[in-house]
Amino acid sequence: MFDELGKKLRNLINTLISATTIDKNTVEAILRDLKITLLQSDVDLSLAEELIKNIRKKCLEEKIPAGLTLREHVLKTIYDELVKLLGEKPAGLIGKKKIMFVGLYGSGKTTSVAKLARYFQKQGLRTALVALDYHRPAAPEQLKQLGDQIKVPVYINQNKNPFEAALEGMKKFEKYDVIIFDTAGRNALDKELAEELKKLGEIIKPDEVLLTIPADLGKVAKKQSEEFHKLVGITGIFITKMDGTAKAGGALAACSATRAKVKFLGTGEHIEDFEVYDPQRFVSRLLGLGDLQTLLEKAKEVEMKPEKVEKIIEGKFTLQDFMEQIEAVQKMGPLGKITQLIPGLGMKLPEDLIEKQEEKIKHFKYIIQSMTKEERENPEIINASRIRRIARGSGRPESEVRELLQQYEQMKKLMKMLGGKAGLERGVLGKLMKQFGLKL
Ligand SMILES: Nc1nc2c(ncn2[C@@H]2O[C@H](COP(=O)(O)OP(=O)(O)OP(=O)(O)O)[C@@H](O)[C@H]2O)c(=O)[nH]1
Ligand SMILES: [Mg+2]
Repeated sequence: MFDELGKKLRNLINTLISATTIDKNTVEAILRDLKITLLQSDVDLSLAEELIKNIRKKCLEEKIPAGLTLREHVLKTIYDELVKLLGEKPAGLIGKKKIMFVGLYGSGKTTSVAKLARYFQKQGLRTALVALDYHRPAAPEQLKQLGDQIKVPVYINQNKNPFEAALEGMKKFEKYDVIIFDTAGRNALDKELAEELKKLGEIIKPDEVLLTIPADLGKVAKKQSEEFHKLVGITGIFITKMDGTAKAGGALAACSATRAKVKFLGTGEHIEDFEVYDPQRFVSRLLGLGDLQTLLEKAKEVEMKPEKVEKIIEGKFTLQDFMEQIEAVQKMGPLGKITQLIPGLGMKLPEDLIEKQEEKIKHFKYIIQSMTKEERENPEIINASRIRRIARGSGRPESEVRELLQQYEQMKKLMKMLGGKAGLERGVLGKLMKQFGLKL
């Protein structure tokens, strides 16, 4: 279901990116689709309408900010509004002493309790855990084991009474900076457990109540979130299992139902698989855009000078230019990082492939450095004996020098093909990425 949301949102964004022209009608059509998509994903009607209204106002009624096309502006506005819904960057949980976790069976509460404890511990805060799940016999022991792993004390009530546990735990850890309570896994609709949870809330009076929502949770998310919210008042969402295949659209329904914001993400089974929620990164992931903001910024940094573009269009693309391009890509950071930022790619390339590419770039640089200025300007003059000399000078095999020359030729052709106005509009980044076999 939530994966479905991600897919639909990405389709919508693709429509926006690939439409030949963007005018009022296209924007209206996109907003209609967006509204349907949100409603189908259990975002409540008033919230969806508010979101659409804001986007329409910013895109069609207000002046477009200088330097942005309507297309970019619409994209950015949709993105900003989703960030607003899901939450801005959280201010952390500074000063929050009593934190209670609630959530469905197996949603990842206990694991997330340990992850958060580790996070606080790293900040130098004295942290303790209290087991409140006495329904599943192995639950306190599971918490204890996790606590031992990170050397954080765990209180377990020998009478297996959750209310007593809450009171005793608070007493025992009174001097601690943070106390985290791990409640039983429950279906919020189960009366008996719901009562217990409500009472625990009243006893503990937590400063923060985090609801764990697995990223791949289905349609029930909205109803469940509402029920939990009624019982204990949710103040933040901890999305777990972000490492799964789903795209975490689940957060939308949960946020919409509780009006609470996302604060943390779990990205794996281990204690260190934890992230503080970063709205830009999260929404980009949801929209399948890669890290849009960062990508736009980085793309600006490596923008080519107009003279250079002119030259390329005229077909005067030298090895010197080739090397500058390689360097420009390198400046953007490790290739692995870049590929994660690329819209549409939105996934990691295999590590070894990235390493190989980076190695190759380094070697190409050595080879180009071993050429004379003349050779760089007019690569056609590089014959067999020159190849031999360059190979010796750079300490690379002749085959690699030939490979470089071939790649250069290919890129030159590509540049010509991509030349002209359309190519320019698509921007230099696309060309660079294509050169490295990546799709934009
Ligand atoms: N892949 C992945 N697995 C996770 C993540 N968080 C938790 N899990 C796994 O999900 C399962 C359930 O986790 P628990 O922490 O026991 O969940 P719980 O909500 O405490 O479960 P109950 O107490 O039984 O309701 C375990 O196998 C965890 O290892 C995550 O972020 N990613
Ligand atoms: Mg548990």
